Amino acid sequence: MSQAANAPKTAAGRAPVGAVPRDTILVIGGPGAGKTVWIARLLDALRTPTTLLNGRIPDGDTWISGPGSTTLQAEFGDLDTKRSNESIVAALEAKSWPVPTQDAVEHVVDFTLTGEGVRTPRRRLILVDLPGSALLAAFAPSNPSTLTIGWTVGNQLARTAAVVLLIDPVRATERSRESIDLANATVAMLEHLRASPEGRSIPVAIALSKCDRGYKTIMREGGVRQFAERHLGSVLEAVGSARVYVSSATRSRLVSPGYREPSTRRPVENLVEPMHFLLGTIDRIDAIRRRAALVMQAEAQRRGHPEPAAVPRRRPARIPAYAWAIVLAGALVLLGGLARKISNPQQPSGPSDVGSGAKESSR
Ligand SMILES: Nc1nc2c(ncn2[C@@H]2O[C@H](COP(=O)(O)OP(=O)(O)O)[C@@H](O)[C@H]2O)c(=O)[nH]1
Ligand SMILES: [Mg+2]
Repeated sequence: MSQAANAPKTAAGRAPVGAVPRDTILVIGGPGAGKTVWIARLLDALRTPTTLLNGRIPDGDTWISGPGSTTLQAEFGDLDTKRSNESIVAALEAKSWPVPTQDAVEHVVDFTLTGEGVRTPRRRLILVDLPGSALLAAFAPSNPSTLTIGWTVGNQLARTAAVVLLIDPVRATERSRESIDLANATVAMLEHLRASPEGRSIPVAIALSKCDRGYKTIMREGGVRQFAERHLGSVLEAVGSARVYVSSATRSRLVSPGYREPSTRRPVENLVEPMHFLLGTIDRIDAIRRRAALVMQAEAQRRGHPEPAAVPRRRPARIPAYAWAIVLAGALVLLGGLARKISNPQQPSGPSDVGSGAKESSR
């Protein structure tokens, strides 16, 4: 793609404060949670610019873009990313599911986010499709020492700018040995991430996946908030704050007993919205980091020890209170179009707070 060729050569081109640039979005979740399909359908949807109003894709014909609207688009950053994702989308269109992936796959993506207040409209990020097995290997309860985290996962965590956690709500209610182990490993990973110097500023989006099928399960628990409190308690406690989305990357149709085939006729639900939330947060945090770096530089100069402009080493930057409020065990639940369509009329149509959660407040 010609535009991709104009993109910055490496995501590391503009190093933020810290030892390594945070240029990675980790997509995590158990085997079969829907990560691979989710990424492919998201990137496919974002080939066309999508306009959002206050973080949501407005439905209805009456809405016109204006103040408060932002537009998001994505381009494949390299040929491997383009090929692998296009072939998954083509397979889905031909009614077959992708072959399960065993290894972590890194997708290079150039995101363009435009709108009021966006400081870095174009941003190259690596979307890492991290299999549950990698999480288990690194954070199995039998091996809790963070010193033994494999280099690959350790490196990915050090570079993480944002996290998408995919959870299949049907599996989450099953409480099998496997799903408990995976939940524990996920919690250990998130705690590790949060404990790093900049870890508390990393936004986390939880996507309840395959909700074309799982929505009934969520409703049976009394709604998204109750579902999250009952089944995601330890995860929410580990992250402190997250947004929870009810998402669906495809539909599926039962064609023979026990076999469903994909159907891509309907658009994705709540895939673009979480990515928009994460990118907006990365943009704000980046600005905060840059300001902190400038303040440190000025301070150092005032004391007669000029520091290099790029990467102050010894003293990590103090990042002010996060632009997005951290609320212990609170989650901002976003009910998207899917939820509204299936739910009863008194279901809230906009974002609703869980706990004493607050929306992002500052710039
Ligand atoms: N109904 C439905 N099924 C899905 C969806 N996404 C994935 N699946 C199913 O879940 C399986 C695993 O998806 P995949 O993306 O490979 O999961 P991963 O292991 O997390 O990468 C697929 O083979 C499909 O059967 C979805 O949006 N809706
Ligand atoms: Mg996969």
